[in-house]
Amino acid sequence: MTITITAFESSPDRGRGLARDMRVRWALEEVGQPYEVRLVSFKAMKQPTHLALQPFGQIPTYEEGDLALFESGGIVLHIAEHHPGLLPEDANARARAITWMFAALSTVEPPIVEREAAHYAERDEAWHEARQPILKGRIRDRLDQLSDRLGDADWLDGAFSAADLLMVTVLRRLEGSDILGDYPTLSAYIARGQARPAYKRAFDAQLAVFTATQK
Ligand code: GTB
Repeated sequence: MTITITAFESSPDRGRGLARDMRVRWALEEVGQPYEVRLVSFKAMKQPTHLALQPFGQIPTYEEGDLALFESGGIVLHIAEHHPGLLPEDANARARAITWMFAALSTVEPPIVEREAAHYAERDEAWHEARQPILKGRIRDRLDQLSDRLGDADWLDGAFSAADLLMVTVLRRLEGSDILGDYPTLSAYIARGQARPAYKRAFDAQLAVFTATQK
């Protein structure tokens, strides 16, 4: 059955693979599932056709036969549950990996997104600079804890899993900030994720979308 996902027609990240379709592309590449991409404009995302798939008017979505999903975490979990390679077989290890998926999206990602959102929505406000230590401090708290837990390990809990895939994409959102440089353990972790052939294929595919718009 054909898998179709949605992605930005014109990604604001200019092909850096920071939008959330990257997670879904990477997961599909890891499990060797071919997929098609429907590119959507910001305007189309808010129209009824797309809202029927994604009630919040966002990308990514995932369609496979009569199944339609939204939320990148839910989509990656679905892929991981239906194809070998992204979740351990052992029940306890699988539960731990799923726990780490939630940790990536509900514990580590929110302070990162909050700082980004503040940049876009509040950067001209007089109090924006004063808020930076608070916003950065919340991120650093999580990174300190994550870095301590990762220690010398390659991945979060044993073999590479969907949890690492999500965590790496979450941490990548700090690229270019003055924060990540203080976390060599996490920088090396991100690099390990980026070195995976499936990551590279996914990255190249989303970059090709941006490159095509530049011609
Ligand atoms: N919780 C949802 C999920 O995980 O699927 C969140 C989906 C989401 O935030 N989608 C964003 C979107 O569609 C794109 S990924 N935004 C359009 C809108 O809300 O109108 C977020 C994103 C966008 C751009 C960059 N960037 O340019 O660097 C990075 C991340």
